[in-house]
Amino acid sequence: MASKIASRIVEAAKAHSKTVEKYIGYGTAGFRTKADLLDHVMFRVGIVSALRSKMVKASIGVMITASHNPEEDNGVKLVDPHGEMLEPAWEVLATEIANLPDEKLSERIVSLIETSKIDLSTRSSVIVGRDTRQSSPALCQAVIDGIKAVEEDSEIANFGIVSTPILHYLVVCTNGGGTYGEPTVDGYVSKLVNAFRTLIGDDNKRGKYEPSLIIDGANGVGAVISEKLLKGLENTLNVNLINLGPPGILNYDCGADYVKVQQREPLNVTSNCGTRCASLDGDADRLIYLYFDDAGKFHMLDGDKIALLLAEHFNDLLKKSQLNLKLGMVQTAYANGSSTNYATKVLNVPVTCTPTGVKFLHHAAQEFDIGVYFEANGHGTTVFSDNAIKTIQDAASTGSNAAAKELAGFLNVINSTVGDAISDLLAVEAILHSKGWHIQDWDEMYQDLPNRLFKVSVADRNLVTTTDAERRVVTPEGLQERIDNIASKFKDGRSFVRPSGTEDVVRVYAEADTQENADKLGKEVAAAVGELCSGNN
Ligand code: 16G
Ligand code: ZN
Repeated sequence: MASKIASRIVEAAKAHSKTVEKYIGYGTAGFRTKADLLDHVMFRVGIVSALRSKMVKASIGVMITASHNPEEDNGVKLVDPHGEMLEPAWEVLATEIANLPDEKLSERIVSLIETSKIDLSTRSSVIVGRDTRQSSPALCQAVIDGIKAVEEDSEIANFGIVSTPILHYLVVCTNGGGTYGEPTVDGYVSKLVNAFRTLIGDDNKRGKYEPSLIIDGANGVGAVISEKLLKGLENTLNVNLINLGPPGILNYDCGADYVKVQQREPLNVTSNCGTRCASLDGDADRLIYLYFDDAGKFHMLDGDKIALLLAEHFNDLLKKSQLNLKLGMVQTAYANGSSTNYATKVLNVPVTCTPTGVKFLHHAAQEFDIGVYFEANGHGTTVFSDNAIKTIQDAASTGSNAAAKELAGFLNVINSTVGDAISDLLAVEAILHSKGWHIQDWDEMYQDLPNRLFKVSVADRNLVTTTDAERRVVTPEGLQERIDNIASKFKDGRSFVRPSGTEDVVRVYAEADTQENADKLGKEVAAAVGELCSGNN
Protein backbone atom coordinates (compact mmCIF):
# COMPACT_ATOMS: atom_id res chain seq x y z
CA MET A 1 0.00 0.00 0.00
CA ALA A 2 2.86 2.35 0.85
CA SER A 3 4.31 1.80 -2.61
CA LYS A 4 0.98 2.79 -4.17
CA ILE A 5 1.10 6.03 -2.19
CA ALA A 6 4.65 6.56 -3.39
CA SER A 7 3.67 6.36 -7.03
CA ARG A 8 0.60 8.54 -6.52
CA ILE A 9 2.76 11.16 -4.83
CA VAL A 10 5.28 11.12 -7.68
CA GLU A 11 2.44 11.64 -10.14
CA ALA A 12 0.63 14.36 -8.18
CA ALA A 13 3.85 16.20 -7.34
CA LYS A 14 4.37 16.97 -11.00
CA ALA A 15 1.75 19.68 -10.75
CA HIS A 16 3.35 21.06 -7.56
CA SER A 17 6.98 20.70 -8.24
CA LYS A 18 9.49 22.47 -6.00
CA THR A 19 10.99 25.22 -8.11
CA VAL A 20 12.00 27.41 -5.19
CA GLU A 21 15.42 27.29 -3.57
CA LYS A 22 14.50 29.24 -0.45
CA TYR A 23 14.44 27.18 2.76
CA ILE A 24 11.04 27.59 4.40
CA GLY A 25 10.60 26.55 8.02
CA TYR A 26 7.57 25.81 10.19
CA GLY A 27 7.73 28.78 12.56
CA THR A 28 5.60 30.01 15.47
CA ALA A 29 2.68 30.50 13.12
CA GLY A 30 3.34 27.69 10.65
CA PHE A 31 4.86 28.22 7.20
CA ARG A 32 4.70 31.84 6.18
CA THR A 33 6.32 33.71 3.30
CA LYS A 34 5.52 35.26 -0.09
CA ALA A 35 2.50 33.48 -1.57
CA ASP A 36 4.21 32.68 -4.86
CA LEU A 37 6.82 30.57 -3.06
CA LEU A 38 4.30 28.34 -1.36
CA ASP A 39 2.69 26.00 -3.91
CA HIS A 40 4.95 23.00 -3.22
CA VAL A 41 4.82 23.67 0.53
CA MET A 42 1.02 23.55 0.48
CA PHE A 43 0.98 20.31 -1.49
CA ARG A 44 3.34 18.73 1.01
CA VAL A 45 1.39 20.09 3.98
CA GLY A 46 -1.61 18.31 2.46
CA ILE A 47 0.37 15.05 2.49
CA VAL A 48 1.53 15.62 6.07
CA SER A 49 -1.97 16.44 7.28
CA ALA A 50 -3.44 13.27 5.79
CA LEU A 51 -0.72 11.14 7.38
CA ARG A 52 -1.07 12.90 10.72
CA SER A 53 -4.81 12.26 10.63
CA LYS A 54 -4.23 8.56 9.99
CA MET A 55 -1.69 8.42 12.76
CA VAL A 56 -3.80 10.06 15.46
CA LYS A 57 -7.02 8.57 14.06
CA ALA A 58 -8.84 11.89 14.20
CA SER A 59 -9.57 14.96 12.09
CA ILE A 60 -6.73 17.41 11.53
CA GLY A 61 -7.16 21.09 10.59
CA VAL A 62 -5.31 23.03 7.91
CA MET A 63 -5.64 26.81 7.87
CA ILE A 64 -4.32 28.84 4.95
CA THR A 65 -3.58 32.35 6.12
CA ALA A 66 -0.82 34.84 6.81
CA SER A 67 -2.82 36.60 9.53
CA HIS A 68 -1.81 40.27 9.79
CA ASN A 69 0.86 40.08 7.06
CA PRO A 70 0.39 42.02 3.80
CA GLU A 71 -1.75 40.62 0.96
CA GLU A 72 1.21 39.29 -1.05
CA ASP A 73 2.20 36.90 1.77
CA ASN A 74 0.46 33.71 2.68
CA GLY A 75 0.99 30.78 4.99
CA VAL A 76 -0.40 27.61 6.43
CA LYS A 77 -0.66 25.95 9.81
CA LEU A 78 -1.85 22.59 11.01
CA VAL A 79 -4.27 22.15 13.89
CA ASP A 80 -4.13 19.01 16.05
CA PRO A 81 -7.30 17.11 17.10
CA HIS A 82 -8.08 19.03 20.30
CA GLY A 83 -7.69 22.36 18.53
CA GLU A 84 -4.14 22.84 19.72
CA MET A 85 -1.10 23.76 17.63
CA LEU A 86 0.70 20.93 15.83
CA GLU A 87 2.91 18.71 18.02
CA PRO A 88 6.52 20.02 17.93
CA ALA A 89 8.03 16.78 16.56
CA TRP A 90 5.71 17.09 13.55
CA GLU A 91 6.65 20.74 13.07
CA VAL A 92 10.21 19.49 12.53
CA LEU A 93 8.97 16.77 10.22
CA ALA A 94 6.80 19.20 8.24
CA THR A 95 9.81 21.48 7.75
CA GLU A 96 11.95 18.60 6.54
CA ILE A 97 9.31 17.40 4.09
CA ALA A 98 8.55 20.90 2.80
CA ASN A 99 12.18 21.42 1.85
CA LEU A 100 13.02 18.07 0.22
CA PRO A 101 13.83 18.05 -3.49
CA ASP A 102 11.01 16.50 -5.56
CA GLU A 103 12.88 13.29 -6.21
CA LYS A 104 13.32 12.55 -2.49
CA LEU A 105 9.71 13.21 -1.52
CA SER A 106 7.94 9.89 -2.06
CA GLU A 107 10.81 7.89 -0.57
CA ARG A 108 10.71 9.99 2.60
CA ILE A 109 6.95 9.61 2.92
CA VAL A 110 7.24 5.84 2.68
CA SER A 111 9.93 5.78 5.37
CA LEU A 112 7.78 8.01 7.58
CA ILE A 113 4.83 5.64 7.19
CA GLU A 114 7.05 2.76 8.20
CA THR A 115 8.95 4.32 11.09
CA SER A 116 5.87 5.95 12.60
CA LYS A 117 3.84 2.78 12.04
CA ILE A 118 1.04 4.74 10.38
CA ASP A 119 -1.99 2.55 9.83
CA LEU A 120 -2.93 3.17 6.21
CA SER A 121 -6.31 1.52 6.56
CA THR A 122 -7.53 4.40 8.73
CA ARG A 123 -9.30 6.90 6.48
CA SER A 124 -7.72 10.35 6.71
CA SER A 125 -9.94 13.26 7.61
CA VAL A 126 -8.84 16.85 7.10
CA ILE A 127 -10.71 20.09 7.76
CA VAL A 128 -9.54 22.90 5.52
CA GLY A 129 -10.13 26.65 5.72
CA ARG A 130 -8.63 29.77 4.19
CA ASP A 131 -8.59 33.51 4.58
CA THR A 132 -9.65 36.07 1.96
CA ARG A 133 -6.29 36.52 0.19
CA GLN A 134 -6.32 36.32 -3.61
CA SER A 135 -3.67 33.61 -3.44
CA SER A 136 -5.62 31.43 -1.00
CA PRO A 137 -7.95 29.43 -3.34
CA ALA A 138 -5.08 28.09 -5.47
CA LEU A 139 -2.98 27.28 -2.40
CA CYS A 140 -5.99 25.55 -0.88
CA GLN A 141 -6.26 23.40 -4.01
CA ALA A 142 -2.59 22.44 -3.62
CA VAL A 143 -3.31 21.26 -0.05
CA ILE A 144 -6.25 19.21 -1.28
CA ASP A 145 -4.12 17.68 -4.04
CA GLY A 146 -1.62 16.64 -1.34
CA ILE A 147 -4.30 15.07 0.83
CA LYS A 148 -5.67 13.14 -2.16
CA ALA A 149 -2.21 11.97 -3.15
CA VAL A 150 -2.10 10.05 0.12
CA GLU A 151 -5.63 8.75 -0.23
CA GLU A 152 -7.96 9.53 -3.09
CA ASP A 153 -10.92 8.84 -0.83
CA SER A 154 -9.81 11.03 2.10
CA GLU A 155 -12.56 12.81 3.95
CA ILE A 156 -12.00 16.48 3.15
CA ALA A 157 -14.21 19.13 4.73
CA ASN A 158 -13.38 22.28 2.82
CA PHE A 159 -15.05 25.19 4.63
CA GLY A 160 -13.78 27.88 2.27
CA ILE A 161 -13.38 31.30 3.85
CA VAL A 162 -13.31 31.04 7.66
CA SER A 163 -11.39 32.78 10.44
CA THR A 164 -8.51 30.90 12.07
CA PRO A 165 -10.46 30.50 15.34
CA ILE A 166 -13.47 29.10 13.48
CA LEU A 167 -11.18 26.48 11.93
CA HIS A 168 -9.97 25.52 15.43
CA TYR A 169 -13.59 25.39 16.62
CA LEU A 170 -14.55 23.13 13.70
CA VAL A 171 -11.72 20.71 14.50
CA VAL A 172 -12.69 20.52 18.18
CA CYS A 173 -16.40 20.07 17.42
CA THR A 174 -15.75 17.40 14.81
CA ASN A 175 -13.48 15.36 17.05
CA GLY A 176 -15.61 15.92 20.13
CA GLY A 177 -18.71 14.45 18.53
CA GLY A 178 -20.51 17.79 18.78
CA THR A 179 -20.25 18.25 22.56
CA TYR A 180 -18.44 21.59 22.15
CA GLY A 181 -20.85 22.75 19.45
CA GLU A 182 -22.11 21.94 16.00
CA PRO A 183 -19.20 21.62 13.53
CA THR A 184 -20.45 24.18 11.01
CA VAL A 185 -19.98 27.93 10.57
CA ASP A 186 -23.69 28.42 11.28
CA GLY A 187 -23.25 26.35 14.45
CA TYR A 188 -20.45 28.66 15.55
CA VAL A 189 -22.43 31.79 14.76
CA SER A 190 -25.57 30.65 16.55
CA LYS A 191 -23.63 29.44 19.60
CA LEU A 192 -22.06 32.89 20.03
CA VAL A 193 -25.20 34.84 19.17
CA ASN A 194 -27.38 32.90 21.61
CA ALA A 195 -24.82 33.10 24.40
CA PHE A 196 -24.38 36.85 23.92
CA ARG A 197 -28.11 37.52 23.81
CA THR A 198 -28.57 35.54 27.02
CA LEU A 199 -25.82 37.54 28.73
CA ILE A 200 -27.25 40.90 27.67
CA GLY A 201 -30.88 40.08 28.43
CA ASP A 202 -33.70 42.45 27.55
CA ASP A 203 -31.99 45.74 28.18
CA ASN A 204 -28.93 46.38 26.05
CA LYS A 205 -28.11 49.68 27.79
CA ARG A 206 -26.86 49.86 31.34
CA GLY A 207 -25.24 52.70 33.28
CA LYS A 208 -22.67 54.29 31.03
CA TYR A 209 -22.70 51.37 28.59
CA GLU A 210 -23.99 52.16 25.09
CA PRO A 211 -24.37 49.26 22.64
CA SER A 212 -22.81 51.17 19.72
CA LEU A 213 -19.37 50.48 18.34
CA ILE A 214 -17.26 50.38 15.20
CA ILE A 215 -15.69 47.10 14.09
CA ASP A 216 -12.62 47.35 11.86
CA GLY A 217 -12.58 44.15 9.79
CA ALA A 218 -8.99 44.73 8.49
CA ASN A 219 -10.44 44.10 4.99
CA GLY A 220 -10.25 40.41 5.84
CA VAL A 221 -12.23 37.41 6.97
CA GLY A 222 -13.28 39.10 10.23
CA ALA A 223 -15.49 41.42 8.20
CA VAL A 224 -17.16 38.46 6.47
CA ILE A 225 -17.83 36.63 9.74
CA SER A 226 -18.90 39.77 11.61
CA GLU A 227 -21.49 40.46 8.94
CA LYS A 228 -23.00 36.99 9.46
CA LEU A 229 -22.93 37.29 13.20
CA LEU A 230 -24.36 40.78 13.35
CA LYS A 231 -27.50 39.72 11.52
CA GLY A 232 -28.30 37.65 14.59
CA LEU A 233 -27.45 40.51 16.95
CA GLU A 234 -29.70 43.18 15.50
CA ASN A 235 -31.28 45.22 18.32
CA THR A 236 -28.60 43.96 20.72
CA LEU A 237 -25.42 45.47 19.30
CA ASN A 238 -25.40 48.48 17.04
CA VAL A 239 -22.30 48.05 14.87
CA ASN A 240 -20.80 50.17 12.14
CA LEU A 241 -18.67 47.65 10.27
CA ILE A 242 -15.77 49.23 8.38
CA ASN A 243 -12.82 48.02 6.27
CA LEU A 244 -14.92 45.28 4.75
CA GLY A 245 -12.59 44.04 2.02
CA PRO A 246 -11.76 44.91 -1.59
CA PRO A 247 -11.21 47.50 -2.88
CA GLY A 248 -9.81 48.02 0.65
CA ILE A 249 -6.47 46.24 0.96
CA LEU A 250 -6.05 43.48 3.56
CA ASN A 251 -4.33 44.74 6.75
CA TYR A 252 -3.30 47.94 4.97
CA ASP A 253 -3.46 50.89 7.38
CA CYS A 254 -6.04 48.98 9.38
CA GLY A 255 -6.49 45.94 11.61
CA ALA A 256 -5.29 44.97 15.07
CA ASP A 257 -1.58 44.77 14.27
CA TYR A 258 -1.55 48.18 12.59
CA VAL A 259 -3.31 49.80 15.56
CA LYS A 260 -1.06 48.08 18.12
CA VAL A 261 2.25 48.72 16.39
CA GLN A 262 1.54 52.21 15.05
CA GLN A 263 -0.39 53.16 18.18
CA ARG A 264 -2.98 54.96 16.08
CA GLU A 265 -6.50 54.59 14.69
CA PRO A 266 -7.20 52.53 11.55
CA LEU A 267 -8.30 53.94 8.22
CA ASN A 268 -11.91 55.20 8.24
CA VAL A 269 -11.97 55.99 11.95
CA THR A 270 -11.75 59.64 12.93
CA SER A 271 -11.15 61.34 16.24
CA ASN A 272 -14.75 62.62 16.25
CA CYS A 273 -16.29 59.17 15.63
CA GLY A 274 -17.92 59.40 19.04
CA THR A 275 -17.68 55.75 19.96
CA ARG A 276 -15.24 52.90 20.67
CA CYS A 277 -13.69 50.87 17.89
CA ALA A 278 -12.60 47.23 17.90
CA SER A 279 -9.93 46.26 15.36
CA LEU A 280 -9.59 42.64 14.25
CA ASP A 281 -6.60 41.29 12.34
CA GLY A 282 -6.62 39.65 8.90
CA ASP A 283 -7.66 36.18 10.10
CA ALA A 284 -9.69 37.45 13.09
CA ASP A 285 -7.69 35.95 15.93
CA ARG A 286 -6.44 39.23 17.41
CA LEU A 287 -8.44 42.08 18.91
CA ILE A 288 -7.45 45.60 19.94
CA TYR A 289 -9.86 48.30 21.17
CA LEU A 290 -9.36 52.05 20.79
CA TYR A 291 -11.22 55.29 21.37
CA PHE A 292 -10.74 59.05 21.46
CA ASP A 293 -11.46 60.93 24.67
CA ASP A 294 -13.36 64.24 24.84
CA ALA A 295 -10.15 66.14 24.22
CA GLY A 296 -9.58 64.11 21.03
CA LYS A 297 -6.70 62.09 22.49
CA PHE A 298 -6.19 58.55 21.15
CA HIS A 299 -6.32 55.63 23.63
CA MET A 300 -5.56 52.01 22.86
CA LEU A 301 -6.69 49.00 24.90
CA ASP A 302 -4.57 46.01 23.96
CA GLY A 303 -4.47 42.32 24.86
CA ASP A 304 -3.27 43.11 28.40
CA LYS A 305 -6.25 45.40 29.05
CA ILE A 306 -8.63 42.79 27.64
CA ALA A 307 -7.07 40.10 29.85
CA LEU A 308 -7.40 42.25 32.96
CA LEU A 309 -11.02 43.09 32.20
CA LEU A 310 -11.83 39.39 31.87
CA ALA A 311 -9.81 38.39 34.93
CA GLU A 312 -11.31 41.09 37.13
CA HIS A 313 -14.85 40.23 36.09
CA PHE A 314 -14.44 36.48 36.46
CA ASN A 315 -12.77 37.04 39.84
CA ASP A 316 -15.80 39.08 40.89
CA LEU A 317 -18.25 36.49 39.66
CA LEU A 318 -16.38 33.71 41.44
CA LYS A 319 -16.60 35.63 44.72
CA LYS A 320 -20.28 36.44 44.24
CA SER A 321 -21.18 32.90 43.23
CA GLN A 322 -19.05 31.47 46.05
CA LEU A 323 -17.54 28.90 43.73
CA ASN A 324 -14.20 27.58 44.76
CA LEU A 325 -12.32 27.63 41.46
CA LYS A 326 -8.73 28.65 40.84
CA LEU A 327 -8.44 31.64 38.53
CA GLY A 328 -5.09 32.49 36.96
CA MET A 329 -3.60 34.53 34.15
CA VAL A 330 -0.89 33.83 31.60
CA GLN A 331 1.14 36.55 29.90
CA THR A 332 4.43 36.90 28.04
CA ALA A 333 7.33 39.26 28.68
CA TYR A 334 5.61 41.73 26.35
CA ALA A 335 2.84 42.27 28.89
CA ASN A 336 2.93 45.80 30.20
CA GLY A 337 4.45 45.90 33.70
CA SER A 338 1.41 47.78 34.99
CA SER A 339 -0.93 45.01 33.90
CA THR A 340 1.05 42.32 35.71
CA ASN A 341 1.19 44.55 38.75
CA TYR A 342 -2.55 45.10 38.71
CA ALA A 343 -3.24 41.37 38.39
CA THR A 344 -0.95 40.28 41.19
CA LYS A 345 -1.20 43.24 43.62
CA VAL A 346 -4.76 44.49 43.15
CA LEU A 347 -6.69 41.42 42.02
CA ASN A 348 -4.48 38.90 43.80
CA VAL A 349 -4.60 36.69 40.75
CA PRO A 350 -1.51 34.57 40.02
CA VAL A 351 0.27 35.29 36.73
CA THR A 352 2.40 32.80 34.81
CA CYS A 353 4.87 34.14 32.25
CA THR A 354 5.65 31.98 29.18
CA PRO A 355 7.65 32.44 25.98
CA THR A 356 5.90 34.07 23.02
CA GLY A 357 3.58 31.83 20.98
CA VAL A 358 0.05 30.67 21.55
CA LYS A 359 0.94 27.06 22.27
CA PHE A 360 2.93 28.05 25.37
CA LEU A 361 0.26 30.35 26.74
CA HIS A 362 -2.62 27.99 26.05
CA HIS A 363 -0.85 25.12 27.74
CA ALA A 364 0.05 27.15 30.82
CA ALA A 365 -3.53 28.44 31.13
CA GLN A 366 -4.77 24.87 31.38
CA GLU A 367 -3.05 24.65 34.78
CA PHE A 368 -5.88 26.76 36.25
CA ASP A 369 -9.61 26.05 36.58
CA ILE A 370 -10.18 29.33 34.77
CA GLY A 371 -7.10 30.40 32.83
CA VAL A 372 -7.14 33.79 31.11
CA TYR A 373 -4.30 34.12 28.63
CA PHE A 374 -3.45 37.00 26.32
CA GLU A 375 -0.52 38.32 24.39
CA ALA A 376 -0.24 42.10 24.36
CA ASN A 377 -0.85 41.94 20.59
CA GLY A 378 -4.49 41.02 21.26
CA HIS A 379 -4.38 37.25 20.85
CA GLY A 380 -5.91 35.30 23.69
CA THR A 381 -8.86 33.55 25.25
CA THR A 382 -10.00 31.88 28.45
CA VAL A 383 -9.84 28.15 29.06
CA PHE A 384 -12.01 26.34 31.59
CA SER A 385 -11.11 23.00 33.17
CA ASP A 386 -13.66 20.16 33.09
CA ASN A 387 -14.07 20.70 36.81
CA ALA A 388 -14.79 24.41 36.27
CA ILE A 389 -17.34 23.70 33.55
CA LYS A 390 -19.20 21.19 35.69
CA THR A 391 -19.07 23.33 38.85
CA ILE A 392 -20.34 26.42 37.02
CA GLN A 393 -23.08 24.58 35.15
CA ASP A 394 -24.29 22.82 38.31
CA ALA A 395 -24.43 26.07 40.25
CA ALA A 396 -26.12 27.88 37.35
CA SER A 397 -28.84 25.26 37.10
CA THR A 398 -29.99 25.81 40.69
CA GLY A 399 -31.72 28.99 39.56
CA SER A 400 -30.83 31.33 42.40
CA ASN A 401 -27.13 31.84 41.75
CA ALA A 402 -27.11 34.81 39.34
CA ALA A 403 -23.32 35.13 39.28
CA ALA A 404 -22.95 31.45 38.38
CA LYS A 405 -25.52 31.95 35.63
CA GLU A 406 -23.51 34.81 34.23
CA LEU A 407 -20.33 32.71 34.33
CA ALA A 408 -22.19 29.97 32.47
CA GLY A 409 -23.05 32.53 29.79
CA PHE A 410 -19.34 33.32 29.38
CA LEU A 411 -18.58 29.60 28.99
CA ASN A 412 -20.59 29.71 25.77
CA VAL A 413 -19.62 33.10 24.41
CA ILE A 414 -15.91 32.38 24.73
CA ASN A 415 -14.21 30.26 22.07
CA SER A 416 -11.80 28.38 24.32
CA THR A 417 -10.13 26.51 21.47
CA VAL A 418 -7.84 29.45 20.58
CA GLY A 419 -7.74 33.26 20.61
CA ASP A 420 -10.81 34.52 18.73
CA ALA A 421 -11.27 38.23 18.05
CA ILE A 422 -15.02 38.03 17.51
CA SER A 423 -15.75 35.88 20.52
CA ASP A 424 -13.41 38.04 22.66
CA LEU A 425 -15.23 41.12 21.41
CA LEU A 426 -18.57 39.73 22.52
CA ALA A 427 -17.07 38.82 25.92
CA VAL A 428 -15.71 42.36 26.34
CA GLU A 429 -19.02 43.92 25.33
CA ALA A 430 -20.92 41.66 27.74
CA ILE A 431 -18.60 42.65 30.60
CA LEU A 432 -18.81 46.37 29.86
CA HIS A 433 -22.60 45.95 29.76
CA SER A 434 -22.63 43.99 33.01
CA LYS A 435 -20.55 46.65 34.75
CA GLY A 436 -22.37 49.55 33.09
CA TRP A 437 -19.00 50.88 31.99
CA HIS A 438 -17.90 53.38 29.39
CA ILE A 439 -14.70 52.31 27.62
CA GLN A 440 -12.93 55.04 29.57
CA ASP A 441 -13.76 53.30 32.87
CA TRP A 442 -12.12 50.16 31.51
CA ASP A 443 -9.12 52.12 30.25
CA GLU A 444 -8.62 53.65 33.67
CA MET A 445 -8.29 50.29 35.45
CA TYR A 446 -4.55 50.95 35.31
CA GLN A 447 -2.18 53.20 33.36
CA ASP A 448 0.12 51.48 30.88
CA LEU A 449 3.82 52.18 31.31
CA PRO A 450 5.13 53.86 28.13
CA ASN A 451 6.87 51.32 25.92
CA ARG A 452 8.50 50.88 22.55
CA LEU A 453 9.37 48.01 20.21
CA PHE A 454 12.43 47.96 17.97
CA LYS A 455 13.73 45.49 15.40
CA VAL A 456 17.43 44.91 14.84
CA SER A 457 18.67 43.18 11.68
CA VAL A 458 21.72 41.08 12.43
CA ALA A 459 23.74 38.50 10.50
CA ASP A 460 22.21 35.60 12.43
CA ARG A 461 19.33 36.26 14.77
CA ASN A 462 19.76 32.84 16.35
CA LEU A 463 22.93 34.07 18.01
CA VAL A 464 20.52 35.43 20.57
CA THR A 465 19.26 32.73 22.92
CA THR A 466 17.14 33.37 25.97
CA THR A 467 15.92 31.84 29.19
CA ASP A 468 13.34 32.60 31.90
CA ALA A 469 10.43 32.92 29.41
CA GLU A 470 12.54 35.13 27.12
CA ARG A 471 13.17 37.65 29.87
CA ARG A 472 16.92 37.04 30.06
CA VAL A 473 19.57 36.56 27.41
CA VAL A 474 21.96 33.61 27.59
CA THR A 475 24.01 34.36 24.47
CA PRO A 476 25.82 36.35 23.17
CA GLU A 477 27.87 36.55 26.29
CA GLY A 478 27.80 39.93 27.99
CA LEU A 479 24.57 41.12 26.39
CA GLN A 480 22.40 40.55 29.46
CA GLU A 481 24.84 42.48 31.61
CA ARG A 482 24.70 45.37 29.16
CA ILE A 483 20.88 45.31 29.17
CA ASP A 484 20.84 45.29 33.00
CA ASN A 485 23.19 48.26 33.13
CA ILE A 486 21.25 50.27 30.59
CA ALA A 487 17.85 49.51 32.14
CA SER A 488 19.04 50.45 35.62
CA LYS A 489 19.57 54.05 34.45
CA PHE A 490 15.84 54.53 33.82
CA LYS A 491 13.01 54.75 36.33
CA ASP A 492 10.78 51.65 35.96
CA GLY A 493 13.16 50.60 33.20
CA ARG A 494 12.66 47.11 31.81
CA SER A 495 13.95 45.71 28.55
CA PHE A 496 14.41 42.31 26.93
CA VAL A 497 15.44 41.01 23.54
CA ARG A 498 14.55 37.85 21.61
CA PRO A 499 14.94 36.47 18.12
CA SER A 500 11.67 36.78 16.20
CA GLY A 501 9.93 33.54 15.28
CA THR A 502 8.36 35.01 12.16
CA GLU A 503 10.83 37.56 10.75
CA ASP A 504 14.57 37.64 10.29
CA VAL A 505 15.21 40.15 13.08
CA VAL A 506 15.96 40.43 16.79
CA ARG A 507 13.16 42.18 18.65
CA VAL A 508 13.81 44.68 21.43
CA TYR A 509 11.16 45.65 23.98
CA ALA A 510 11.65 48.60 26.29
CA GLU A 511 9.42 50.11 28.95
CA ALA A 512 10.02 53.01 31.34
CA ASP A 513 8.32 55.84 33.25
CA THR A 514 8.08 58.18 30.25
CA GLN A 515 7.82 57.65 26.51
CA GLU A 516 11.08 59.49 26.03
CA ASN A 517 12.84 57.16 28.45
CA ALA A 518 11.29 54.04 26.93
CA ASP A 519 12.52 55.18 23.50
CA LYS A 520 16.01 55.95 24.82
CA LEU A 521 16.26 52.68 26.70
CA GLY A 522 15.14 50.70 23.64
CA LYS A 523 17.57 52.49 21.35
CA GLU A 524 20.51 51.85 23.65
CA VAL A 525 19.64 48.18 24.01
CA ALA A 526 19.17 47.88 20.24
CA ALA A 527 22.64 49.35 19.75
CA ALA A 528 24.10 46.82 22.18
CA VAL A 529 22.38 43.99 20.28
CA GLY A 530 23.78 45.27 16.99
CA GLU A 531 27.26 45.49 18.46
CA LEU A 532 27.34 42.08 20.17
CA CYS A 533 25.69 40.24 17.27
CA SER A 534 27.84 41.80 14.56
CA GLY A 535 29.72 38.57 14.06
CA ASN A 536 33.00 40.02 15.29
CA ASN A 537 32.54 38.74 18.80
C1 16G B 1 2.97 34.21 15.88
C2 16G B 1 2.27 33.66 17.09
C3 16G B 1 1.91 34.78 18.02
C4 16G B 1 3.16 35.55 18.38
C5 16G B 1 3.90 36.00 17.16
C6 16G B 1 5.24 36.55 17.54
C7 16G B 1 0.82 31.73 17.16
C8 16G B 1 -0.40 31.08 16.58
N1 16G B 1 1.08 32.94 16.68
O1 16G B 1 2.14 35.05 15.15
O2 16G B 1 1.34 34.21 19.15
O3 16G B 1 2.85 36.66 19.15
O4 16G B 1 4.12 34.89 16.30
O5 16G B 1 5.98 36.86 16.41
O6 16G B 1 1.51 31.16 17.99
P1 16G B 1 7.52 37.17 16.51
O7 16G B 1 8.21 35.92 17.01
O8 16G B 1 7.91 37.55 15.13
O9 16G B 1 7.69 38.30 17.48
ZN1 ZN C 1 -3.99 36.52 13.19
